Amino acid sequence: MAIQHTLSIIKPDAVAKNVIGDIIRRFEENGLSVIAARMLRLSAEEAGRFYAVHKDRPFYKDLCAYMSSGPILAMVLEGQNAVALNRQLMGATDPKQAEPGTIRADHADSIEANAVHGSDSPENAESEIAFFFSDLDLHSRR
Ligand code: IDP
Ligand code: MG
Repeated sequence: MAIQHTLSIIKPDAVAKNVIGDIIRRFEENGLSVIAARMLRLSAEEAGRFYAVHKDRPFYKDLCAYMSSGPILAMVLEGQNAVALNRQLMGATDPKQAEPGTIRADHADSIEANAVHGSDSPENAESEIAFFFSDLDLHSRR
């Protein structure tokens, strides 16, 4: 398994609940390192660009409003198999389907306000990381 980078976002609901530390602890305890981090608030237009792949889905407008409703913490995680490992730690999109002990099982409010984002492939990780960070922002531990 190769060392990978992936984009993680702690979404507005989880930032508002003050569980940033709990979420990062889970990453670190499972072998992922935070190599870049930035708190920001997206505009609805920026959220729309980030989630452009979902533009034809019925929930797109609500999703953009929710993702721009408060600050988020965007991070780059580094580690063995980081893309799939992060998805495993996150749990299923719908917290009702998420495995017990996952971030979404423990912190998500709904299928929309589900605490975290994680890239779903190495290719998407690369473009999602570039949405928030430049190469100079990444501090690899390799
Ligand atoms: P993922 O975050 O697990 O990769 P995606 O299918 O890529 O899930 O959806 C992106 C985000 O859109 C979800 O994390 C969630 O916030 C929202 N979303 C997905 N499906 C629904 C839905 O059926 N209703 C409302 N919001 C949804
Ligand atoms: Mg997705």
